[in-house]
Amino acid sequence: MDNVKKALITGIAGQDGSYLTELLLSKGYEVYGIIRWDSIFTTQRIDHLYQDPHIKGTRLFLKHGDLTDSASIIKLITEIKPDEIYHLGAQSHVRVSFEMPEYTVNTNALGTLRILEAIRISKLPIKFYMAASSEMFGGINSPQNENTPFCPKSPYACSKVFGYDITKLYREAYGIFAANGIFYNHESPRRGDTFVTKKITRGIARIKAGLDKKLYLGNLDAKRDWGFAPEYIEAMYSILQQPKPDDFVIATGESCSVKGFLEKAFDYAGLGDYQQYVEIDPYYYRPSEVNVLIGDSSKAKEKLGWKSKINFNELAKIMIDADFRKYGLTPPGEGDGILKEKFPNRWWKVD
Ligand code: NAP
Ligand code: F7E
Repeated sequence: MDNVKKALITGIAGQDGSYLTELLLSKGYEVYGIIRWDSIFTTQRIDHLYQDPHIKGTRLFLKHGDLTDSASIIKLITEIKPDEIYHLGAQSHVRVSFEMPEYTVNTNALGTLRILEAIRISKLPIKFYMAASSEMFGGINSPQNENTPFCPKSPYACSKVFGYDITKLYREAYGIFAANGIFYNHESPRRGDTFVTKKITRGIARIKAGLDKKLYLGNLDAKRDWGFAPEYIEAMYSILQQPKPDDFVIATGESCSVKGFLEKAFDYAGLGDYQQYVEIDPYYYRPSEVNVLIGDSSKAKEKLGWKSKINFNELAKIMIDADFRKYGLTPPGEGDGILKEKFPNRWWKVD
């Protein structure tokens, strides 16, 4: 059918890519996703959505490509001719970016440029979404909004500042519908296992299941504005449906320390004082740390009608319920209740 919208997603197998795929399929889109070749399957987060492309009516297609490889990007964009591109692919781990700065910048900064150049050369009227990050602010002035100056404190943050700026430049110089979502930390049961919230909820489930005795962490004093990923995906979609391309801060407006998240999570799981289980390993410290991030999403509230519903306390409960299930434990259940109450018309699968 000609009137079916086509979306291309980079980073489709990541946390956000998997939720976005569910949202777009629920809206009738044909979804194309770029995956990196690997010797094993790395598509666990979207396996529940995948159908053999030989089956009639399939609307999800996975294609091999890499953000460091211009030819694969140009080929996919010119062949698929998408209406919208959601650029979520990245080396997204801040501490890893200190270990692999060149790879991080190549993938995140130049990867963004490669896509924008492919759009420009194609002359197709493609809308482009760039996954920018609160890390670009470096936490100097809190709360931050769309007018706060950037002060990146990691190779990851520097790479995202370039991605943000080049997106804005292609909008202004070439009239491309290119928009930045400046997203604060957003988490879910599908969050990568080495990000701190998931490391904590997974660690708690493993301790409960008798698989681990201790959980090793870094800086517990850092504060982050933690939200629930599916809500952020709705904002992402909405940003590309606006009449004009624009940049938006997406955040809850509340901040909590890693220690605060630990306290809530251990208490909810019935393990009591986290200090019995948590040890500090300086390996997890960063050469330069962002101490506090709090976002001001007033513009998103006014223009997109977007406001978060889930706070960090509820987030911890949702994630612990899911990790308990994953390790064969009976979840406390409050997290599942929150999901039912706040999202009666969920478009994503509960993990
Ligand atoms: P994620 O789970 O780490 O997913 C990143 C995806 O990018 C993965 O699917 C990964 O592929 C893919 N990727 C990495 N290097 C690639 C390359 N060279 N070529 C092609 N694909 C590559 O990240 P996320 O949490 O979903 O975040 C989505 C985007 O939002 C990222 O750009 C991130 O930097 C940004 N962001 C995230 C947050 C957050 O709190 N989650 C906040 C602000 C901004 P594999 O599946 O093969 O590993
Ligand atoms: O760290 C501290 C750590 O790695 C959060 C990415 O999605 O959000 C994410 O970046 C805080 C930091 O997320 C451990 O030092 C303590 O202060 O979960 P994280 P992040 O660095 O904020 C932004 C918005 C993005 O754009 C990124 O893509 O927690 N922390 N102990 C630890 N962090 C980790 N990972 N592991 C620890 O053991």
